[in-house]
Amino acid sequence: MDTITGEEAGPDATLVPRWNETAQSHSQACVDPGEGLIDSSKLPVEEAVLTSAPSVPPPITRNHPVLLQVPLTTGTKTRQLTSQYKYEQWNFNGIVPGPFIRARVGDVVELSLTNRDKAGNPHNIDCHAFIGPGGGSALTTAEEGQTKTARFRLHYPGLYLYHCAAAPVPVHIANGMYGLMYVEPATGDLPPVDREYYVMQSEFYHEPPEIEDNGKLSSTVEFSYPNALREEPSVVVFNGHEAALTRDKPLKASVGEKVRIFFGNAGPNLTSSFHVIGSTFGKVYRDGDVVSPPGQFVQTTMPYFALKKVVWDI
Ligand SMILES: [Cu+2]
Repeated sequence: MDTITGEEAGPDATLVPRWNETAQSHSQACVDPGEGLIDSSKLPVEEAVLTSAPSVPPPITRNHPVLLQVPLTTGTKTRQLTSQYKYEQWNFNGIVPGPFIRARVGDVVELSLTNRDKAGNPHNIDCHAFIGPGGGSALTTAEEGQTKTARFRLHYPGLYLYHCAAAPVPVHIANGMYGLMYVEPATGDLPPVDREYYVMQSEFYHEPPEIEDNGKLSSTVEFSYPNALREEPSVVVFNGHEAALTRDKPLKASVGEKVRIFFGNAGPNLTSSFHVIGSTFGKVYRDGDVVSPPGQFVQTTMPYFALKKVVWDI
């Protein structure tokens, strides 16, 4: 396997322009506007807990930053998208949506992206929590068989979307390459709740099934570029496929328990009007902003375009 380290890929990816001069002479260092120069290689190393939807990693109990290792692998998998059709999804770590990543302000994420897509497509990570060219995509673009590793310091708290930003970007997103990262505030996380869940809305665009040699309609459908350009999805789903929440992994809670939902809309095109039938959200942290006071007793909020996210407490 061809492995490219962060040093080869470029200088530390946490650079912001005004710190450029200092950081260029310290390629393994991170710069923090409040704390001066921090050597990320001296931070304690921790492997991130990565979960598949609807599970969320447990809250972080430490009160110090770490070098948080996040290994991601790209690939493809044909799965049952709807009750009718199978579809080849492009994924991170074999799942759509990709794993939920939980971190803390001040952590340095050491992201390793290994491309195991046998179709030969390049892939990368554009994480909205990262500051730098392409949200990290400039450093993490991996060709088939490559691993790219880069470090990113987390400056701001909130709920962030990550996605593949290899060209054509909407195609990589429409095929399933997205997930959520939650960056806890360094000053203390949201109030504890009984259960936390991860829900991602997205849409898929496919052609009609083709007729096979035996004269029957194929049970597998393929991506439709024309439908995607017209923004006419074939199906809109929560957590990657039909019935993910109603049949496969429903969100369970007992009467009286407090539930938090980390909600993302990966799109790539449609809006969302997520709400719970028969209840009201006690608090809504709009746009993934967990620092400002939340809205209270909200029935429906509208991440009105794609790539939005909210945190809900029911
Ligand atoms: Cu990709």
